[in-house]
This record gives sequence, C-alpha cells and structure tokens, in this order.
Amino acid sequence: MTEGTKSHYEVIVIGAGVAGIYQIKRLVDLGVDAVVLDAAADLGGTWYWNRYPGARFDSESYTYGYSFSKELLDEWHWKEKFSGQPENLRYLNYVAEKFDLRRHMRFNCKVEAARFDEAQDLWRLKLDDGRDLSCRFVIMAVGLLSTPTLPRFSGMDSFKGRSFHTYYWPHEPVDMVGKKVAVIGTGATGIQVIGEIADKVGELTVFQRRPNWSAPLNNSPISEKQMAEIRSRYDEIFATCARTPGGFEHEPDRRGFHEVTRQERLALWDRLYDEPGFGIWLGNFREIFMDEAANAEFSAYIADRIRRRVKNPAVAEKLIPRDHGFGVQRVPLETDYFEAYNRDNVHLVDISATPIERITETGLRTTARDYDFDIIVYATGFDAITGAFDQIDISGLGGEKLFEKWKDGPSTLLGMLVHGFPNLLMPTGPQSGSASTNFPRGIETGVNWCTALMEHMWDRGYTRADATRAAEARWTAHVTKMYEIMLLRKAKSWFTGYNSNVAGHEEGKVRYFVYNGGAPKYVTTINEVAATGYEGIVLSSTERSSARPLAARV
Ligand code: NA7
Repeated sequence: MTEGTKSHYEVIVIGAGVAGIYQIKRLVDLGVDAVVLDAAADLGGTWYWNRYPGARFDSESYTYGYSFSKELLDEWHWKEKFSGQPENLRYLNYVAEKFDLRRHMRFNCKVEAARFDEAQDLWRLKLDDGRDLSCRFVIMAVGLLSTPTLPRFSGMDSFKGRSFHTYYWPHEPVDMVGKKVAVIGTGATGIQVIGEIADKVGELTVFQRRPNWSAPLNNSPISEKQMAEIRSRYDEIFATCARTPGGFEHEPDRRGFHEVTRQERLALWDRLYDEPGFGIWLGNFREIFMDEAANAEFSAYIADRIRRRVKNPAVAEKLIPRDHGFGVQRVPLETDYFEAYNRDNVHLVDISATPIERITETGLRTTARDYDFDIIVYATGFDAITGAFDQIDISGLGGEKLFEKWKDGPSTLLGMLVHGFPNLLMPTGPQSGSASTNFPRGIETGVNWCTALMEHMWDRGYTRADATRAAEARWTAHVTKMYEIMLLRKAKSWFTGYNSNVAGHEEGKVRYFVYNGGAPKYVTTINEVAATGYEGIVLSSTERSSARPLAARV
C-alpha cells in the first residue's frame, strides 16, 4: 500500500504545531505507525499562521524551545531573548528536519468529522477532501488559540481596501508605508502589532473597546557568548521551569504582600517593571491574583507607569483599564506600545463611547463619524481552548457529540480524556495544566503522559481507554473550585471563555477552561494517576478487535 492510499494508522495526531511535532517525535521513536494531519499548507501551528508584524514570544526563548534533546539544545542559537515569529517558525522547521519528522506529516488535510466505532474500538475520520481514515488513537494537538474570530459588523465584505484577521496575516509582505491603517482590538496581539507598526505606517487609528493592562517586554539580542552560557545552564533552567507554577524562570515572591512595607513593595515593582518578560506578573506577590486590595494597589502602580509614559493625559486615562485589575486577564507584554500614542500619526478611538456601527466601502463608521482606511486589521482574538474542538464533528459512544457535551463548558479528566470519547487524547486539552503555563513546558508534560498511557495499553493488549463519568466529574469540580479564590473568575477574557463574537460566549457564564493549581501540582497529580495503573480510566479490549499486544509497533 502506498502512503497516498494508506487509510489506517495506529495513531493520528491532529495538528502539526509545537504539540503535534513533539507527539510525532515520541511515536516515531517508539516505532508506532502514526501520522500528523494539519489543515495548513505546512507545519508550525501558531507560528505558521500568526505572521503579523510584532508577533513574538512572551516566554524567554530558551524556556520555550523543546527540552527533550541535548543535541538540539546544543545546536540551536536563540538570537533574541523573546524571539519573533520568523525565527520561531525556522526553529520548528529545523526540529522537523533534524529528526526527519516531515515524512510523517500530511498538510492541507482538514479533519471534518471523527466518529468512534464501538465495535472495533477505532476512530473513523473524515477529511474535507472526502477521504476516510481510521486509527486506534486520535491525539488532539489542535492548539489553544487556533480558531480566530472576526467581529460581526455589517458591511465587512464591502470594504474595498485590504482587511485581515491577524491570524491570517498574508505570507507576502504587506506594504503599509504611507497607508491609513485601522487596528481593531487591544489584546496581546493588537498591542504587539500597534507597537511594531506605529512608526512605519502613514496614519494608525486604534479602535479600543476595553484597554488591557500591559507591561514592557524588555527584549534584547542574545550573543554567542550569552547563548553559550544559557546552554551550560539548560538543566538548571528546565528544573526551575518545572518547579514554578507557570513553567517559567519567574518565581512568585513568597513574602506576604501585607507583611512587607509599601516601600518594599515599590522596590520590587520598580525592579520587575524594568526586567524582561513576565516577572511583573508571575514574579509578583501571590496576593495580586486573589486579594482585591493587593490587586488594586498594584494596578494603581501600573496606572501611574502608564501616565508617565503617555504624554496626553486624556489618552493615558483611556489606556488604563477600569473594569478589571492587573493580571486577571492574560497580560500582554509590549514594546513601545504606550509611546506609540505620543506620535502625531497615531490616534486612539474609544469604541466603548462611540461604538463601530458598520464597515463601509472606504473604512468604517462609528456612532460619531466616518473613517477612511487602506487597511483594516482585525486583532479580535480567538474562540479559545474549545474552539478548535468545535470545528470537528466529534461523536463518541452512543453517537454523543462533543460539541453538545461541552456546550456550557468543557468537562474532562485531567484535561486529557473525556468520558464517552474513548482513545481521544488531549495532551493540552481544556482543564489541563498547559493553558496556564509556558505552553511548551505543558506540552511536553501532556505528550509524555498520553504516550505513556498508550504504551501501557499496547503492552497489555488493551484497545480502549475511557475516563469514568465519576472521575471526570471529580476533576471538573476540582478545576471549577480553584476558580473560587481567583480574581480572574470575574474578568471578561479568554481565560474564562468570554468572546463577544461567538454565540453563547458573549457574556457572563464562566467556562472553566484552565487548571489554576500550577504546573508542579498538576504534574504530581497526573503522575499519581499513572502510577496507580490509571485510576479513573477504564481500560478494556474488544474481542472483535484485531489488535494484539504490541501490534501497534511496526
Ligand atoms: P484577545 O486577548 O482576546 O483580544 C481581543 C481584542 O479584540 C480585545 O481587545 C477585544 O476587546 C477586541 N475585540 C474583540 N471583538 C471585538 C469587537 N467585535 N469589537 C471591538 N473590539 C473587539 O485576543 P489576542 O489575539 O489579542 O490574544 C489572544 C492570545 O494569543 C493572547 O492572550 C496570547 O496568549 C496569544 P474586549 O476586551 O473584548 O472588549
């Protein structure tokens, strides 16, 4: 059978991003018959798609790369402390070439439906080109932020200029010199774009519905000498990441917020504000996340920082969030973002005061006036975490639809299995540890755990793994409970499943997407489940199945 006509695999991995690449590496090393499918024309996931100006890591580059190969760590030179998209995509391509993984990947393959065949313990997949594939295990490496969402303005198709969502930024360079550009949205993406293009376009008008708290990235190049020093510390770096709640080098300040003086707090904040990366968020006092008074005091500190950087006081006030405190939404890190508003060619429009009414042929209309643009950039975010799952018509036992099951929010076991959907594994699923951590660190954890589960089954001849209803309910309740003490439960952000552009996600109802217990606790918990022989997961084999122990290995 040629590769082109092959229709059965032991494992099908959906998604060739950071998670899919590592998952296929693990499977290839084990000699398992596996393939990765991706709807894109090439590998890279997030770093394939997001080519907008300013797209870069907020993680220190050397904590974002894979940790599994010493040779890879020794070879790769991260050029910047927070590396940009082109380099990140080069890195992922380098990894795929180095380990010869491309031959296990199929592109332009969109999975439209997946149905569990109960008689055979197999998943049956339908691709958008009409092909049918089957496999024992489906690995959902579909990404947390991979379903972009556009606003629902009328007239969007009538615009005669160029317009795109940041996720679909064109592959060829977009000439913006001298152009009138609109950016709608001021999340992490909008903030990166605005800081990058402000001095390169003719006129830039930012349409802001709600400001976001953000702080300086403080990026810098990494010299050969510095990279050599980083390489010598890799063991220590990854050990630190494994120890910290967020999977970064940044560790929370363990002193009690209320036990230190105001002077001591200010000293910490002044230091963190000027340091690179997420220290200002994750190296802060833990009370910032849980205690209204502590959060308010710190938010006031950041507000003053904004006032010091933005010359026009009225503009500065518009850039300061009022509806939520610092750090309860995902904190964007910025480069020259606030300074952009000091430029004569940059204008801020508060669309909470004057909402956008429609897109016109020549630009857009707010309740106050018409604007003309050459380019409209929609930096309007994603149907986060469950969005990519909802794109596939997934049916489990008894024909139950995953979309229906998760209508009001996901329920999972450990973020990695779903009751009634056997052999559907999610190394970075909703309610797993990865959404709230430095993503690749969580990915390695999840992929290793899912791979160990499959190995356990192959070695013993099991053909089906299904989480019990009770274990799933316990985990979901545990994840839900942890929100009770977190201020983030009150925020309208993708952490809580809010998205004004997706029906049913507009307002109010919190979706318990994220495990907030921190990476170390998560890793301990999932390792304990594995050590007990997978308590909470029913392992079985079907007599009618053709599977035998080790049949998966080719
Ligand atoms: P985010 O953080 O969800 O931000 C989306 C932004 O777009 C946010 O400012 C929204 O305002 C705004 N938005 C969304 N829809 C509209 C409409 N209809 N009208 C006006 N403004 C709108 O997405 P990002 O892409 O920036 O970041 C996502 C993650 O990617 C990020 O956290 C990183 O982890 C990587 P709102 O706040 O809803 O009022």
